Amino acid sequence: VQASIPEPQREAWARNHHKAFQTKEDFEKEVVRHVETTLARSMFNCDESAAYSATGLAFRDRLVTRWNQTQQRQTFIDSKRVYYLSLEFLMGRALDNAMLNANLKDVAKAGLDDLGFRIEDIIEQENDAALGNGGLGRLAACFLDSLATLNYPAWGYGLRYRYGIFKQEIIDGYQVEVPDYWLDFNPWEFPRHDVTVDIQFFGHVHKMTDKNGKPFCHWEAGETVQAVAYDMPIPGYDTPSTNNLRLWSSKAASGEFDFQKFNSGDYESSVGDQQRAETISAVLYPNDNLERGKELRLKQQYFWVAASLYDIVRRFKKSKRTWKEFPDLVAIQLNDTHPTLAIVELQRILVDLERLSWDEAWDIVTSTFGYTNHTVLPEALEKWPVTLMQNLLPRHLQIIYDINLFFLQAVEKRFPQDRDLLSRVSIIEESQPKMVRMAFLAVVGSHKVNGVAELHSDLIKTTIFKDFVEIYGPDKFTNVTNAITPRRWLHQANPRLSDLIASKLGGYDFLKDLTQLSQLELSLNDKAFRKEWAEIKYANKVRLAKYIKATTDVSVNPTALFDVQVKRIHEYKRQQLNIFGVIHRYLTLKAMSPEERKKQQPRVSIFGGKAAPGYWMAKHIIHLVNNVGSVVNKDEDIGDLLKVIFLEDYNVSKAEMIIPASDLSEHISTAGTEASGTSNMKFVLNGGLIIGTCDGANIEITREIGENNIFLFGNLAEDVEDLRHAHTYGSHTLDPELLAVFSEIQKGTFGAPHDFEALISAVRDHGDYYLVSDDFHSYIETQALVDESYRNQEDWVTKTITSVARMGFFSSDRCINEYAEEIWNIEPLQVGSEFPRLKKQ
Ligand code: GPQ
Repeated sequence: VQASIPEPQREAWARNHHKAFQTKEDFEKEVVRHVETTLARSMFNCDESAAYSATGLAFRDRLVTRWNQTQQRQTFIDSKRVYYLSLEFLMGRALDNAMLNANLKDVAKAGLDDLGFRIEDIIEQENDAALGNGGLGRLAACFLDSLATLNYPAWGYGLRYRYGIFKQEIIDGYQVEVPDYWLDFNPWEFPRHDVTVDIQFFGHVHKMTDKNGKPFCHWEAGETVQAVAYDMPIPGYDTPSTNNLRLWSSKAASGEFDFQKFNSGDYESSVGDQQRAETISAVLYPNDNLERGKELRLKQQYFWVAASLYDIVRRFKKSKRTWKEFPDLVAIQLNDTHPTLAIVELQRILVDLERLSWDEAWDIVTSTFGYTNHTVLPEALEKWPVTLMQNLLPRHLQIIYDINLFFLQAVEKRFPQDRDLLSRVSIIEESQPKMVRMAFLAVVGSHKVNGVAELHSDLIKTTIFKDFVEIYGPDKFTNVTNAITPRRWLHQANPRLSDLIASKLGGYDFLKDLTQLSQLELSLNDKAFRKEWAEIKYANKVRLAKYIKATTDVSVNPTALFDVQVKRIHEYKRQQLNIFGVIHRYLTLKAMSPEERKKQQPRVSIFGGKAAPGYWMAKHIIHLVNNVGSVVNKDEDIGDLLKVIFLEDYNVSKAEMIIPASDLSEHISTAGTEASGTSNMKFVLNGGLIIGTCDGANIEITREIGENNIFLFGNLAEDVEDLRHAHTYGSHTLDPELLAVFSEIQKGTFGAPHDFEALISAVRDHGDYYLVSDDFHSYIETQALVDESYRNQEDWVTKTITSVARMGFFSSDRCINEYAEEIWNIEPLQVGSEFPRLKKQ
């Protein structure tokens, strides 16, 4: 219970309540104070790094005040909260975002200028918070921004990895991974050494009877690790609402450091215990769309889920409501299957610890959870060996078996005699070894299951969850099409474009209601507007060209068409199709006469993205891109007609620079494989066009912006299965132009052909699972169409303005409102900026 301040002291508290700075002068005071006291630096020894830290601390202070008010208000009102459980939050940098969301960037700029710093340089000092792999983690970050902006009571829960996603270096064309130790000094986090939870692993389960003679299970664990909370304030845009992202860090439980061992000289093994505990939250697993079933990963999952649930239950108990009311105060969203153990853990808390009946508990559990699926790729669907689960979480495995038993009994009742159905939907796969199917457990334990784009949501209903649609009916399954926050991905990444739009729309309200962009179509014939629009794109390209020169030493012409594919490297995303297309273009140009060449559209092909460290094919693709670049970029016949660039270490802050500089971006996954994609939306919102397949959200982008404004190509999802079947069982003839590309690679034009044989043989000898050859011709033809369209700059500008005007649907605010209404049943809660109300006793 929130302690009330007694009447006599209230005035003193209110009088001294921390007032956030508003003016340049007050901001400067705060910065200098932090430099001199918090950082213990002399003002004569303040470098950019210290200036960044002090600026961050000044903004953090104002966020924390608002964070307290927001939490106070939510607790006072007893409002329902949503908890977003995600193993990844790809936040990027916080300072620029905090300044813009508070509408104080101009104040900070002027203040830093007075103190002798350029705000851009200060912003650049910050390390990205890179606690994620790609789209799934970045989506979680966009959702947090929208939740706060829309004043929803919401918390994120995740892990405080000591090492985020590795940093990528390119050495001799190969990816080299470097650890990302990002916590050196992080002004955005708030350690809560008083908020700790002991988490248990291993051990045994005992059947006991309580004093009323009722049986219950007692889990006597074999290992205890402590979870410590670290909070990051999440500011909303243009609202005092500040939500919380709580990340758990692991350390040895207080009793675990063995003084006995320590004193008797067994120093190493006592330190070993310590290190084993800290290992749990040490590293982010660097796989995207792949699960490898490592014990430490399962430990991470349970550690994070158990700490979060303990916290949520503790908060709920303060409300003094009955357990039945739990789902009236708590909604929990599972970001993919990684947090599925939360279902089991809540059931365990309710049955074993709170002693509710199984059915009462299960009602509460299933009303609380929602599950978002992010992929249909079989290699990404989580399964855990029963033996591993038995060892690490013996009580949880029993509960999973019980959940499965009751579920299968209900299925059997409705579909008698269908043994096949039972084995297909069983949460336990009867394989060697037996496996727990986490996606099925998530479906059974949630009240709603959603996919992330229309095609994807349809696909899950007809493929991986087909039987569950039969069992539960179609209403349990729904679609919420992904989206992005326009604050970071327009206002922050492309301030000039945001300002231009604001000047046309009469202010920045469109950042909170993106559908207002539609009014831009009224300005399509405004010459000055169109000119400024084109100039902004050009300026962004000039900036990227400078960055390319500085990092790769290649000069690119900013008037060329910038063709960008930046995302995780994956065979299904088909960067190999792109680079084979580039080689085809190179060969075509080489075969031309100099006169003919002069008529061609110059291009810069820009790639970027990380390969999972153990993903050999993906690493070969990176190597090929780099080798093609080193041949093409110095070919004097070619000059500015074609440059091939691989940008090292693609991350959120680089995306903010690259995306606004693109004319064309590639979203060319094999149809039916990319659940949604979200960078496709970012590129279009920044005035770029797309070349893409009919996959994921590309389809809805087309619906919104019109098919004249997107370059679609390739086979459709509905035909993929037949094509794959034909490759394996029929005769498989490859595209002749693709074969010409292969021969050139095999001649050694791009380095030792041996290095790229695996890429070729995947297509030629192993069934071309990703349909690179099937789509090659269509891809090349469509790229030719792009060249032709780009030549007509007036038309191109019309297309880009029209597209931006029609992107209103893709704000994550729309997306979050859909979740709130259809899945979470939560309402916004306005937070005033007045002195916080104190709870009555
Ligand atoms: N996604 Cl399963 C990831 O980024 N990592 C994953 O492990 C899985 C999915 C992506 C998915 O590939 C994209 O198509 C989506 O746009 C994104 O999740 C967000 O839903």
